[in-house]
Amino acid sequence: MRLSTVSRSSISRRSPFGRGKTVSGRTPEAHEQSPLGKLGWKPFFQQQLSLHEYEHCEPVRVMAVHRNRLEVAGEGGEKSLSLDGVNLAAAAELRPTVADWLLLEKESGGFVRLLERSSLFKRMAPGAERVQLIAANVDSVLIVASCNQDFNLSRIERYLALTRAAGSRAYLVLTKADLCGDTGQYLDALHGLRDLPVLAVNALQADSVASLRQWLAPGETVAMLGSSGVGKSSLLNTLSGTEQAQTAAIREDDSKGRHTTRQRALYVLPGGGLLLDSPGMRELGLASGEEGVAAAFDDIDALAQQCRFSDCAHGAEPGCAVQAALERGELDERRLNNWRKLLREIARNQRTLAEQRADDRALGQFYREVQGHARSRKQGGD
Ligand SMILES: Nc1nc2c(ncn2[C@@H]2O[C@H](COP(=O)(O)OP(=O)(O)OP(=O)(O)O)[C@@H](O)[C@H]2O)c(=O)[nH]1
Ligand SMILES: [Mg+2]
Ligand SMILES: [Zn+2]
Repeated sequence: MRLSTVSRSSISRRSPFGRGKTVSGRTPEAHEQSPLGKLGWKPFFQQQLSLHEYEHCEPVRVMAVHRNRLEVAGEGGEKSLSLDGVNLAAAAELRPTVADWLLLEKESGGFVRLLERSSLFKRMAPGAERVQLIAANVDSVLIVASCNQDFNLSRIERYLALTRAAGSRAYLVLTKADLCGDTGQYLDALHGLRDLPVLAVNALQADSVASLRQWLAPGETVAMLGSSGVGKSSLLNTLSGTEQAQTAAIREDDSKGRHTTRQRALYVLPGGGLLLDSPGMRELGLASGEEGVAAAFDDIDALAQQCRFSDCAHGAEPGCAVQAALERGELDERRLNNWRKLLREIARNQRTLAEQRADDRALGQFYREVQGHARSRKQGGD
């Protein structure tokens, strides 16, 4: 079922080598069909290579991350890359994550470096005071939600804020349209998210998911975000035409999933496009990205700029445009509360991460002092 579409320009294919003929005389389309083009290689990555790297290194894409091993794919096909003995950056954000591009030495196959990312998805690691990477170099995101009692508008807004913060395009897929008598109530609930293109589908049926291909152009990397059981792996399987990933029935009483997918992994679809399947995340704490919240709640952001006081907290202040919109029934109180909640969460997590960094620095300083002390004692001979 096709409910709304994006304009052609917003999903137009971007050639990895720019417009027109390339130096070699081949058309951009031919390049897009090259093994690297199919894996999402673009000029943004190409231009990061030095002449030496261009000759002596090969780029590979991270398809999956395991504890001590990466599954990578490149011009020579797929291979497993051991991380034992590899000198990776200490900072979590500089370690390879799914969909990253790496340079390997052609001769030895050794790790050279991680290429700069075009986008980065991260969250607060559940139960820990640190950031966890979700994926890199994602062009667009399919936010996946089901037409059942697990449908949650505030959660969709959270995914949208995360996607906007990463600078990626967002689309919404409503699955299980075949199981619900009327998708109307879900579409009505989405009226506040005017700029979010929506398609309602039966994820198990090829004809039904075919409409999603407009968001999966060749060479484009598309991640799926959604709770466990919404049908992310089902979408992957139906779009692939094969059982790439395991799926499992949801619980009957509350429509919740069983956390079937355990690993994030990137798959090349037969018709072009790369799809990233991930486990349904129980918690998706926003580590940063106030601008992502502002973009996902642009209606509230615009109202807030009309308040009489520039530091208006949108409570009982006179001349508050946000409260006025609420009273006129033009703004949903749930949406306003979610906006406040996400901004508070980012502020809190930013404080936590800043304190963590300060603690790390203090600890580093302490170790350096202890080591310096030990060395001077040794030199002193006592
Ligand atoms: N009828 C119907 N069933 C669906 C649809 N989408 C998914 N399902 C079923 O819902 C259940 C969960 O689907 P999965 O694809 O495993 O869900 P998931 O999002 O990958 O879940 P996790 O891996 O746990 O995050 C499976 O039994 C699917 O067959 C749909 O559109 N219609
Ligand atoms: Mg799954
Ligand atoms: Zn105000």
